[in-house]
Amino acid sequence: MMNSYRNYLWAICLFLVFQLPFKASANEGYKLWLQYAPIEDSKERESYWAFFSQIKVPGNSATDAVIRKELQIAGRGFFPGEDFSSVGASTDPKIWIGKAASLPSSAADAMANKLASLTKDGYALFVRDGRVYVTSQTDTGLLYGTFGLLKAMQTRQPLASLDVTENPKIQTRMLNHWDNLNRTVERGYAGFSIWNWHRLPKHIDQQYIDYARANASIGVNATSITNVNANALVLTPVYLEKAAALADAFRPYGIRVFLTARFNAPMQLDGLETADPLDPAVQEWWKRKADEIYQYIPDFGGFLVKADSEGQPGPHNYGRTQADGANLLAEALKPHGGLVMWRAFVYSENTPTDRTKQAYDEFKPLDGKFKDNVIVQVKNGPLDFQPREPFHPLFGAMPETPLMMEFQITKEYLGQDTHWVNLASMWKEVLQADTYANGAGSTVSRVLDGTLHGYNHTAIAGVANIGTDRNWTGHPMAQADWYSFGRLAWNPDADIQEIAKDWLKMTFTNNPSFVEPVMDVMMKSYGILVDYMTPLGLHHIMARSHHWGPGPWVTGGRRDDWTATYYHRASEDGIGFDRTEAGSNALEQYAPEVREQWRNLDTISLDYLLWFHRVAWDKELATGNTLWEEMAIRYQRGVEGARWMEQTWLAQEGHIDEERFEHMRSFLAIQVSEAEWWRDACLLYFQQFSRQPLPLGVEKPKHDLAYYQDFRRFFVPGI
Ligand code: GCW
Repeated sequence: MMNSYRNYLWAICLFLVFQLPFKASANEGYKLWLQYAPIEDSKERESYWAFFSQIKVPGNSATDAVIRKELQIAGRGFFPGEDFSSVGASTDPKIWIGKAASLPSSAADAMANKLASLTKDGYALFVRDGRVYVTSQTDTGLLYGTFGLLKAMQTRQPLASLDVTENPKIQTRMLNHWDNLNRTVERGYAGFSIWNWHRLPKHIDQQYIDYARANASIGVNATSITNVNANALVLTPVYLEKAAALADAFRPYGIRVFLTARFNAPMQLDGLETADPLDPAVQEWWKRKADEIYQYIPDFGGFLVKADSEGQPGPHNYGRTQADGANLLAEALKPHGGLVMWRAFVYSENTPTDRTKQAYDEFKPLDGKFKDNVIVQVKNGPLDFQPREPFHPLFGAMPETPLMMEFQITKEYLGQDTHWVNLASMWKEVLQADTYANGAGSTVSRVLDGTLHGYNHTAIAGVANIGTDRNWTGHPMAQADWYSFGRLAWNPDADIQEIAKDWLKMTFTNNPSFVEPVMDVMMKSYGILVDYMTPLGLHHIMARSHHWGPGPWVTGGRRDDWTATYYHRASEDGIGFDRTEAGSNALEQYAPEVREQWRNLDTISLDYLLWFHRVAWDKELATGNTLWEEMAIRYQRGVEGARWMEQTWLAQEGHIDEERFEHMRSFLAIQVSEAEWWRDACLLYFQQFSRQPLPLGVEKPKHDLAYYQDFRRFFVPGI
């Protein structure tokens, strides 16, 4: 009897032990980079425990409560089985997490300079008399510092020698959600919107909290929760109450809520006859609306606005300027301290100039005409988030008007949900581009951090890539894009290799035999994708409407500027868009030094060749290949790169949990076949004009051109 009972217990124990890794792995994608995996190595465990077992969090704010909660979650992860129910209450602390004003004088006096150097959201980690201090000037800074401490543990930095001072370079670091009130997400590929409007305001889903934790851990401090193609309903009481519930949930995490404002909301919601920004009744309407919103959300961030673009109403409808439009809203928000983020993505099929020139033409003359609580939000390039674009010419050209960056974290044009491409590499290229606005070294990052022109507001936005998918982002590696966005928003000059390394360690494992090769793939993935999609400066050659897959043949239809042929202009003479003086002269929008780099077709970087030049097929390039050969070779190189990524990943089997390993395996198979699809479809299409054979080493397409042109898919997500 006794024996069988013991056997029974053993069986249960064994069952539980075997269940553990599987149970754990099922959720690993959801935990993002906040895995807090058990510290396995006993020495490491001991040394971290010596500190972590005795923590004091003296404060009592809502953020302090959130800090204690995070320490509990992390502690339970790092040290399974230990009790963290009263974490933060140590009487003999080895870690002290408190604002500068609360530090014991021994530490505060010795570190006076360090403490004085901390700005609003900044934090410091240091060691004094064997005790680790996490400190800041503000609550939010303290939360960031706590995440800094936890990151140090996750990436296995020794605590005894911690010495970190971090201040964000950009004030507002925000996500832009293109989420509709019906929960679809424009250009979203990871399920539905995480905002469950129907259940709000009463139900605060755990996912909102985890969203706030993830954002706070990377310093994101603002979120615009609705689509820029805006629905005015979000400005009505029913929705304001819901938005306020989200704002309440995010507040302890230092995150402010913004809403998108539909320009003709006064007409749609209250039947005004006009939305003219100079009309006193319209001005009065927005003032009252702003007052109302602040009653719901006392720290409301402000409005993000898309106007006069792709069917959205705007000041053009009344013969007014973008400044008139932005100032109307700015005036209403001003008494409450709110900001207007006014998008520069303004273009029209009725304007005859090259689409890439239109934003500059429209905004540059308005420099200095915006109220001081307006920031103009500019996409990284002058067209539309293409795989590779030169930096937007407005950067450096608006010294009197704060400009903020808009990156697209969701990969509308870069393979959507199934391609692995490290977007930080692309962003870095833009951030480090030199505008020469005030001579050499006038990088885009210095425009954004305000140091170049002395902007009074600085901000950066990323169009969110998350949804209801179990792992938030669909592609496991797309989590890295969210993470890197936050890190680069905090410091646009940060080292992207360091960012990738931290992310891999926190998300998967510290094992260098995994981290090193996978990081190598991340660093090369962007170049590989550009090669198999849009080499040599090609752009806008994707399929119509859903934008998934190749479509260099897309032509005709309602708008010429939404076709591929408008941009590549392929014919038997050659290919490319001439944006030099002889063509649209978009080049003139850049500083003379930049023009000089790009105006000559023999010296321009091949990465931008066909963006700025029209080139004959048999033109010999610096590589020694003709244009046609170079194009084909790059497409082939991209496919081979994708295969190499796949092989490198397959070699990682066993290093991480099976679930994420398999997820990646199948996505990489898709990526390889889609890379081949891009190569074959584009080369067959352009070959009609080049009339030349594929060079040696370039694989023969699997099908004929008609096959690719007739290829149809239904219900592609994101529209
Ligand atoms: O990239 C394009 C997208 C649109 C988007 C628009 C924009 C929100 O195809 O879906 O609309 O840009 O940025 O406004």
